[in-house]
Amino acid sequence: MMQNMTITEFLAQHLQGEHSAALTAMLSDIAHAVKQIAVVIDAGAIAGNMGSLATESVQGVNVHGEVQKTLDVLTNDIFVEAIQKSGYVAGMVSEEVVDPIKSMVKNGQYLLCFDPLDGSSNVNVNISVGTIFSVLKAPNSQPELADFLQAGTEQICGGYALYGTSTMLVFTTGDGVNGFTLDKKTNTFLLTHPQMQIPQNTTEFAINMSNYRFWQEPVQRYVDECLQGTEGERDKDFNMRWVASMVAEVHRILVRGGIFMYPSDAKARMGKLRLMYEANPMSFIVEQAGGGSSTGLQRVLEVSPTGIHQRVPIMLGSKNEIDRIASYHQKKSKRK
Ligand code: P6P
Repeated sequence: MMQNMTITEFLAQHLQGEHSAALTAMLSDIAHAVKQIAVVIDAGAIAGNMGSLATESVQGVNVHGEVQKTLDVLTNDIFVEAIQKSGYVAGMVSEEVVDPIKSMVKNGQYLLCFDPLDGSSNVNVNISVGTIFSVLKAPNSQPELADFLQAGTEQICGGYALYGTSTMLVFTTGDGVNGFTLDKKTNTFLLTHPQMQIPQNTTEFAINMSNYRFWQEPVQRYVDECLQGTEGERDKDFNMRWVASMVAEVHRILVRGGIFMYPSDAKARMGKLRLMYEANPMSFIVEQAGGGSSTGLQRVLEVSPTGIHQRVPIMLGSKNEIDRIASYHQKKSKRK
């Protein structure tokens, strides 16, 4: 693959089949929206967007009861605006909007689920954040809520933008995972990470340790063994990371391996992360890069959705570690 080819050249060369023209147009519009969001994020406090929407009068919380940041709404509007006018999206689901967003056009063939700014609470402390998106086929041009409730295996595209030390766009359409870096001199995304692959093994795990006492036994067992290293069951010592920004964690795992976990716990029975626009697209990407993604009891991609904002426990990353932690869950469920 030609190093540093533009995203447009890449899509023209690599997208084949029935979806190629529409997916090329959609990904080009997503790239355009990401560039606009990157400008807003880069402006930081100068643009005056660091606050939250909650005021005495405006509640400013999303469907999950989380306080909405100004940037959550601003980036949501940028994404909706960029995609809604196109001719290929019949409807959208956003983390920031309770109900599905109808498209302005009547012949759209896709559904788009997205989290416009994942990890937004990191923005005012200048830590990486991202946008996550998932593309499904629309069963008809006037989709109802139930039409979005498709398992992750039905996705035709999954991707994320990472607003980090550089701005990147990483996605899969089912034929491997490719990463593009925004060249800010020319405002063009260039292919810098062709065919990304996750190492099968790792010595790095990522989890919010403050929830330890709430975890189920298989997760406590797995993390205990990582902490004990060669003094316990494992033949190696482990390192730990926790950025509190899923996109940053997943990108690190794509580049150098690792395991990211947000399991169910006594506080959040179904975990914290949302299935349709966080867990599913990230699981599609991770599996396409040779990794694994599990709820502990099944592939995340095989979960049958019951709600557009439902949460799901997730453990993803280096395949051999995912297989190990899944085996701990299965042993426990057999004992039960
Ligand atoms: P905690 C960000 O709010 C997010 O949805 C993910 O990006 C991130 O991995 C997780 O929540 C962080 O959760 O419990 O550490 O705040």
